[in-house]
Amino acid sequence: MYDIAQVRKDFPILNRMVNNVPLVYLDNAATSQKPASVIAALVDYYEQYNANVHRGAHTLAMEATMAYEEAREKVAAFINAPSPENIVFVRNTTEAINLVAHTWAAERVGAGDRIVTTEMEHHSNLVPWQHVARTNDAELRLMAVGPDYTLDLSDLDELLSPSTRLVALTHMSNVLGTITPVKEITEAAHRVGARVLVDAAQSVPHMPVDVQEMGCDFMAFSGHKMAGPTGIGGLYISPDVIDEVEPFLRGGEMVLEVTYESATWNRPPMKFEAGTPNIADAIALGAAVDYLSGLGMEQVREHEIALTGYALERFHELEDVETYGPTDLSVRGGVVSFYMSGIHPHDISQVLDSFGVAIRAGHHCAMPLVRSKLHVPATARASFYLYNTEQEVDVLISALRQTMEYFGDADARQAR
Ligand code: 7TS
Repeated sequence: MYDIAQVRKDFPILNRMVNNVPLVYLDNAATSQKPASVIAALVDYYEQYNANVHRGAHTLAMEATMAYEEAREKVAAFINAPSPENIVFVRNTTEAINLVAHTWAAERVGAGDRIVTTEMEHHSNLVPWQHVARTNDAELRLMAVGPDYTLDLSDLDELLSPSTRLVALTHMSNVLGTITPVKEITEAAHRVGARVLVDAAQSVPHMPVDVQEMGCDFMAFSGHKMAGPTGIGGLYISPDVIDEVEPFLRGGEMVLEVTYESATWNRPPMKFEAGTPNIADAIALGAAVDYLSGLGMEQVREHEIALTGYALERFHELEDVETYGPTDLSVRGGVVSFYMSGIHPHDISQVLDSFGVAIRAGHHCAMPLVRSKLHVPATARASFYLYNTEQEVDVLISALRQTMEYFGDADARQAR
């Protein structure tokens, strides 16, 4: 039984008042809140065993090294990576994707080759590939978003030509909530010899993710969206491809032997972690993984499916509000982007803040999708996590009703 009241007690920030009313935090796709155990892990590291890793023989250095590597083991187990050496600690999803773009892709995607991505990507999984395509004279092609807001796979066979080197796609859209059929696409990509990178920034925090089952070659995710701290994330590199990846940054820690003329590389994952890493936040990410595993990712996913279903029902009671994303909850995460005719999403967000409700407004770093697929300049977006409740959805809907009253009916708003 998922005890939501108990779960909420684990997050100190949820006791906060905003504008004299209780905080209703619905901006989880941007970043999630942190349980006390994660905050305690940070304090414990700095108060008890702050030291650099992989170099000292003193007690603190050994404790720090052990905790840092233990965190890597926890993260590996959480996504079912074959070994901790397949997990590289990075700052966030953006850095993970750029690592692959600047190393593997820079070398392996040649003139006339093809990179395939989708129309529903966050800028993090689009702009780096635009750069690789431009600098290497390669072609960038897009899988389309269909009218039901899922990926249109009808031209997948045509897109996956023998010259396709990489398919880079999101596992869950941060605007639509769409969960993509990554396994099916990976199998098809591998049949033509292409590698697959999965942007799992929105899936790893919210549902069970198994990299071996998925079969992908690279997977990127951020700690701060999964109850962990900012400044830490992960890049999974599969055993099939890891030897094809050159170091991204060069310097200390990532080398084995250095002469004045040259150097040889340490084994993965150290090969990819030059310099002093983000020790404290990696350890606290381990605590976040412990927390999520304790709840059970199946339970988290079930909770969010139920909450999203409830939210969509309540949204449909509102007139003049358009919501975006699949209606089938089995292929949708806890993200509801919406548009109220005649009210700019930034105004909605500001009025909601006076009710204590935190949502995001804008293009959500997916400008091409919002502009040319949803045909609006921006959307407002409520995004849920494991501590959100139906009662909070009720507060949101009631605040939206009052927002609409404040701005007048649709005709009056349009006339403005
Ligand atoms: N990919 C997806 C699908 C995302 O949703 C985000 C962040 C990123 C990549 C980048 O993650 P970062 O940790 O490197 O910044 N998405 C959002 C969002 O929807 N609102 O704020 C950040």
